[in-house]
Amino acid sequence: MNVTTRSESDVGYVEIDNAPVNAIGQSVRQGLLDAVHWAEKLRLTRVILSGKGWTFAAGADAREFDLAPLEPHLPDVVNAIDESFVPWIAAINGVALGGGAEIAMACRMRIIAPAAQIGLPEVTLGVIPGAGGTQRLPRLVGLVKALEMISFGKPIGAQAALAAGLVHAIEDDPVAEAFMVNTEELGCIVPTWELPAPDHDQSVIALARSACARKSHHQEAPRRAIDAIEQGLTLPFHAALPVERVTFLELKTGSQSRALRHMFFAERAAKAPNWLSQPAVQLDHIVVVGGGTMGTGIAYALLHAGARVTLIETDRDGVTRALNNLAQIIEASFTRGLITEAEAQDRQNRFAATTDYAQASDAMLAIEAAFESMEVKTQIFTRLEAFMPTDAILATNTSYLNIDEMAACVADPSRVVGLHFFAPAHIMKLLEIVRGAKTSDQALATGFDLAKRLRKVPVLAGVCDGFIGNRILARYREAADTVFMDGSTPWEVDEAMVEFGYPMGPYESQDLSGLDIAHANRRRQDATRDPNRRYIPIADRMIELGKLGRKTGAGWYRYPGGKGKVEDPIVADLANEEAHFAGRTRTDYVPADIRNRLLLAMINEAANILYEAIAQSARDIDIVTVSGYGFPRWRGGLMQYADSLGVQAIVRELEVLAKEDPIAWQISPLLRACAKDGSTLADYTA
Ligand code: 3H9
Repeated sequence: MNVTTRSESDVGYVEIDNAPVNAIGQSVRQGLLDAVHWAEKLRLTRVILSGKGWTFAAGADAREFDLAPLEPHLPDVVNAIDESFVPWIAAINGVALGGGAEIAMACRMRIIAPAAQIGLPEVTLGVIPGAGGTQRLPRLVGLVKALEMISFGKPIGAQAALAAGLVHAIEDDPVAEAFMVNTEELGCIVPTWELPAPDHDQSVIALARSACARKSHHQEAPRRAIDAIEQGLTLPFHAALPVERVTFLELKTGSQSRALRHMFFAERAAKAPNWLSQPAVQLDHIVVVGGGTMGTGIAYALLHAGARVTLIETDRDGVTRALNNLAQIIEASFTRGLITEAEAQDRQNRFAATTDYAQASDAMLAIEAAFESMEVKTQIFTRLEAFMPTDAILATNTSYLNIDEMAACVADPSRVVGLHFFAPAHIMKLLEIVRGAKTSDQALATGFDLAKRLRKVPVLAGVCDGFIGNRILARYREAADTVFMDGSTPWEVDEAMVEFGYPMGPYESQDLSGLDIAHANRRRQDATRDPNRRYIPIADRMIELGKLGRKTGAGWYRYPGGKGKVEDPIVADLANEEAHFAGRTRTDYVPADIRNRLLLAMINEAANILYEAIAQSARDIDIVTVSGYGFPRWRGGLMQYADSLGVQAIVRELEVLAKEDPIAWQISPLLRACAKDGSTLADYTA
């Protein structure tokens, strides 16, 4: 039984009991509908509805979305509660999301616990509320708030819910308070469905549509949610519900919802592998070496997760810089209302910056986030080894360097693991956990445990140049530079990728991070680069011109006055010049050509990464590309997108490109194998 009922004199208690998050599957829906009939039969004076455990209800069971809808349908259950002559009170003991919030809104009264949240996040799963949410929420909180909550999908806390009029009270024990509500008072509350809809204010709707076009213009669900809300403003309640339902059912089977659900479950499945034979090391005190942007970002993330952090720098200036960097992050978090003053102080109290490695003596984990140099990093490991316990874990945040080479400098290389954070480290969700040839299960388990503590999504990667994400990125940039040199411009390339769904194109994003990083990498790779592989020299010319990106006021674009980007004809000319020197005739690429080339290059590289077991699954690559590199989430990640195109079609396109340049477009054996046997990349396990 996923819904339990009991009555005490004339009060009914109904509890949703469907661990882990009280998702509303078929049995919950049936249980709730039965409870409506039960309460009516007993002629109870009220029903108090709560959820077992720490949630009220997390919404419809998204695992059922791939199946044909099973009766009873949620809108019918919600209507039955709203229209029952027995008034229901939602005792919102924990998060009430999606269908959970829709049930609560159908109750005559809502009492919420202080730490609970309520919201309609359906658009984040590519659908709209499908059980009356688009009709009941505007009736309860007004048009402006309802449009905001539904089209962005962000849940709100108890105080905001009270201020919006979505709940009647905040109480530590909502169930006990619901019992205390005066029966007469309860009887006077009008059922939600009978409340009048807000006025049809065209200007408010227009504002919501333009905000939605700015923030999520590729996504269908937010736009369709606004449509459903707008239609409900002029239709009777029961005529508006089927409009909402039809849209919900249509979106549920659409490609965007499938992709977003894929990402939702992929991120939840990203946990420590079940083959790890050793437990994680318990961490209280953690050392970070290097107080630049990355090091302090990591330090703040650790502080935020409750650890004590010592940051080690090389000299006093470094210490001062680290202290300033950290203070800035704390200040920004406080100003944005993410932490209280007391929490800000607490983070400061747990932080120390020093030049003294002896301060690491009781730490069981050190994360080095120093300059990308094998020499620098091995020196740091050697020093840490001298001061830290012999079984402490030594982690490197390197983005490219060979972890096995780094591990060779310590007596016990099994202690060494890669923990590759993404900047800004306290915000970005992705953590690549890199396994060296000798990395112990304990070091890996510690990495996964830390990711959980930091609420990051961990992905296991093997050792290669760039691991999963940066290796794909390198190929993406190479394909972009080739297109640029052979006939395009950086802004055409960027526009094509933004149109595909990236928040920004490869050139604008490189301007943000700085062209010098990729330059240092190219120099590092000079010795091992295949001499027969085509090399595009334009990025090197940019370095010669001192165009290093935003920080120098100019990169691929110019940034006059440090502000918005402007196309730079000098940069466009570099491609003409280089093509001329190389004796190449430039061609005109249409946006679809540009997009295809960049995406195919990434897919081919990602297939190799999977084939070489650098990544464990296509799903992991999807997580990396979405959470670390801006691949549009609503396309479900690079591999999910590749499977949606079909591997056979991809191979056919790559064969055409391979005629142009057989080395750059050498087709991955995995793609060939999948094309041959008709399997998908998602099917493949390394
Ligand atoms: C909807 O309601 C449509 C209706 O309007 C209309 C219907 C007609 N379904 O995230 P966690 C699982 S659409 C199925 O790790 P946390 C999750 O996979 C829905 N399963 O925990 C994981 O499983 P496992 C609108 C779900 O503490 C486990 O629960 N609702 C669902 O970090 C723990 O999850 C939403 O979009 C679900 N709906 O966060 C809310 N939700 O252990 C989506 C979770 O096997 N959920 N699971 O890996 C969330 O935002 C978070 O899960 C929540 C907990 C905040 C609840």
